[in-house]
Amino acid sequence: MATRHPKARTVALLGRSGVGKTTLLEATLVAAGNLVRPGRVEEGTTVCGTDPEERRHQSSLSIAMAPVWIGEDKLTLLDTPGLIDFYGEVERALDVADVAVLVVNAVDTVQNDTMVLWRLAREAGVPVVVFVNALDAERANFETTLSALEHLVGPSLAPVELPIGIGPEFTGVVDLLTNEALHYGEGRATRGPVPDGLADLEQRVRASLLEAIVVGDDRLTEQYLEGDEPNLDELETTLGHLMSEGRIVPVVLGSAMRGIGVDRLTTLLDEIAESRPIPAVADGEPVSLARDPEDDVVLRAFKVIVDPYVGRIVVFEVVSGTLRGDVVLTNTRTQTDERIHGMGYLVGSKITPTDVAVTGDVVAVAKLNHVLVGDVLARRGRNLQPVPAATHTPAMSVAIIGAASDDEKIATALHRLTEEDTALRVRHDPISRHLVIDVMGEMHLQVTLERLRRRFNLELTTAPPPVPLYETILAAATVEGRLKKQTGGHGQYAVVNVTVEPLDPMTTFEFVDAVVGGAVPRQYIGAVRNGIERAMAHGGPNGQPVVGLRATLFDGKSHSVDSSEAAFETAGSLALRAALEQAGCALLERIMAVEATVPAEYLGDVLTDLSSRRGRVIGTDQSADGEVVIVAHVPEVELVRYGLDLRRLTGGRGRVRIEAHHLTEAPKTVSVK
Ligand SMILES: Nc1nc2c(ncn2[C@@H]2O[C@H](COP(=O)(O)OP(=O)(O)OP(=O)(O)O)[C@@H](O)[C@H]2O)c(=O)[nH]1
Ligand SMILES: [Mg+2]
Repeated sequence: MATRHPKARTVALLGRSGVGKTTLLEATLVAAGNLVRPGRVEEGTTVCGTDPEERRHQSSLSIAMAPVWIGEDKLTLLDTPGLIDFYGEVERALDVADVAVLVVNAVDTVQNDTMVLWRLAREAGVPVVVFVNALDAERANFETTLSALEHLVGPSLAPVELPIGIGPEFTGVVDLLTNEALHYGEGRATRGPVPDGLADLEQRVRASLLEAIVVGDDRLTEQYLEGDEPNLDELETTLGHLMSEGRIVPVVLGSAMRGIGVDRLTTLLDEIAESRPIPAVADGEPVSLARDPEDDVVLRAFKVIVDPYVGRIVVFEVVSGTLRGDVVLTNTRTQTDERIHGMGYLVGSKITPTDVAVTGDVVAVAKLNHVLVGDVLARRGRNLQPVPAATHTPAMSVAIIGAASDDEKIATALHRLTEEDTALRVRHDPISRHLVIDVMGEMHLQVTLERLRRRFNLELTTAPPPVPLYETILAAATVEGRLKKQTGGHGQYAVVNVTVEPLDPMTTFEFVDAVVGGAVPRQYIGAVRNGIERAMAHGGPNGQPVVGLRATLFDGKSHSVDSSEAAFETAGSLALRAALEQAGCALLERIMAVEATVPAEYLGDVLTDLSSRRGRVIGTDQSADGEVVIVAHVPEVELVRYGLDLRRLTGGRGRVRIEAHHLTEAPKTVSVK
């Protein structure tokens, strides 16, 4: 008989900021006996809220985690940020989660952020359980919350519990699966019969739950129709299948603050959460990797932490196989071998060493300096790549204003941060020569600057990034570039004859070598080309980079002693400048193709806003879920904070992809700043 492998599942807690995810994780640890007394977010004493920036903002800012054991089984709970600027972390959690718990709050029910999170979970193919929290709060309302959820989720929503009392009188839950009441006192549940006042309602809701479950299995349906009720095991197994297929979204409830219903959440997850196969690419073909404990070890990195004491820690999920002690695995991205000795699991910011990690487990490994989030480690020769993680368009970009001499230090620090924070991007703007960072919003920017200050002692200021304009030549010109210098010993001598003509500006540059008879010696042709390109990058009469031209080098002169590469490069630059002056230049702006996806009710506002940005709408298209996809062409200068503005216009639900489309003459109102 095959051995029973202990189950290990990963559970992502999702929900808008303040619904109580960090508090719920804390309460779960207490209920499971892993923690004596719950810490409080306000006091910065929770297991998953120890990061200094998180304490300051009293909000989770990156994935934090802790395991909960149920018998031999283990659930790794991932606490995620609820603030929209940090949904990149939510996406990383969804990459590895077997199931997501969408936490909503019974006071303010379902809001825009909840809708975004629901969509992210579904796009990631992660089954969802809803946890209605804070039923103990003064203004909690279960019915309103349930109908808002029905509106969001649709008919697959299935409550598996009912509250006993509400607000300050909330004392427990009725478990519809077991047909029992769970009364909570001192944080412990005592099971008992369903209270009389709830019996009728319970019978009705329970009947519709059972009907929704038995349809998932022909045998159960038949049995149920014959008046024979399936047993608890059968119900839970079928519920698990239906949930995995997205056909049922179970709703459970409680109070994280008072420890009500949280133990039932984890025992239910342990019973019903199935392991989710992981999409990957093997030998170029998309595959679905089953979580097979008997297979080779495959690890996938989903978080990097740089700890001031331990150093760099990479957190992996064990996709398949069983990981023990000292092994060498290959990073399938870089093909380099990585030695794993010593691992542990994370409990908030602490690591507890462990010798073994089973399929589905989450482990932290120190001293892997080259493994990045998303990397896959497997036995050498296994050609396995992860499916690239979803990438989103940053909401805003800012230029870093810093002393030029510090640039390298700043760049290094920022690159370090990007290893931990995959939503942060750093680039060097070749025109302004600034470092530019792309972030998910004002809060993300603020936290990034705080992290740079605390961890790298860097005090940085930022400014809106310069948006480049471009220049192009207006007509063809045939010119000569001549360098002739006689200074002491060696002189410098180079003459080039060049015809410059306009091209489509999106074709940045073409160079044609039409020299015959060695008028410009072979070895100097490349230098002429470089000289022209250098002058183009340096800018035209308005100081903006020059694009869209073809340069044909057709003649020239050289000197056997005084000619050099440097001389021909300079002659090339001089020729270009002469041509621009002779033919004249036009100022161009870049037009971006904007693809915005927004809920239909915001369509009007979004279109009005686009036209105020000189946007031209190319088309609109109805997509699934009552959303509209708008495609428009908009000048780049009008889009500086568009990601952020669109979010504001749509209650956080709109999203956008922006790509360069073409260049066109800038109107007189647009000028070089
Ligand atoms: N009354 C009541 N308050 C709760 C409950 N759960 C959490 N809270 C309070 O709600 C506030 C926010 O809780 P957190 O756990 O930080 O919320 P979060 O979802 O982690 O928020 P972010 O990290 O910002 O996404 C805290 O003051 C908690 O004490 C609950 O069940 N009942
Ligand atoms: Mg939190």
